[in-house]
Amino acid sequence: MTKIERTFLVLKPGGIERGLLGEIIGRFERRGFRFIALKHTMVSRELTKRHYEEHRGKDFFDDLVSYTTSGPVVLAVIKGGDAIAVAREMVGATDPKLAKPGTIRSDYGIDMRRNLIHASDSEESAKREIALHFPDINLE
Ligand code: FUP
Repeated sequence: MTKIERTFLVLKPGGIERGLLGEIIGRFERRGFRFIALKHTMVSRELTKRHYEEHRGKDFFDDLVSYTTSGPVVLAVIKGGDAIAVAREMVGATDPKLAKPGTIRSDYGIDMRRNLIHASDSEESAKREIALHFPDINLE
């Protein structure tokens, strides 16, 4: 059974600098998802560290935080059928060299450190991340 869900996306600085915002947003719209929140903003190092809490202490953590805060990002909440799993599938594997053709990470990237997009990996992460970045959205 399809479940109508919300998930959280971050379109990262590298993709925005390269002018890929429309391409990436368009893929989600054409797939049938609705953007119910959208914010073009800089995210502080502190908030980025909380967002990537699970990676604190790993060797790539500082680079990940520096990259994510190196320029504006677009934060989004999308809504639609099985949004969490479908968005992850559209985004593709973490390492773009291993991501399947047709996924965003494969089609537009090669460097894992300059990843283009984040999508929540579970219902729990989606709830936590939406609350972190869009505290005014009512999740009930
Ligand atoms: P994903 O859920 O696919 O975004 O992957 P992770 O949460 O594991 O990783 C978050 C980001 O950290 C990735 F987009 C890229 C970066 N990363 C690295 O730079 N090196 C690694 O070994 C793993 C992740």
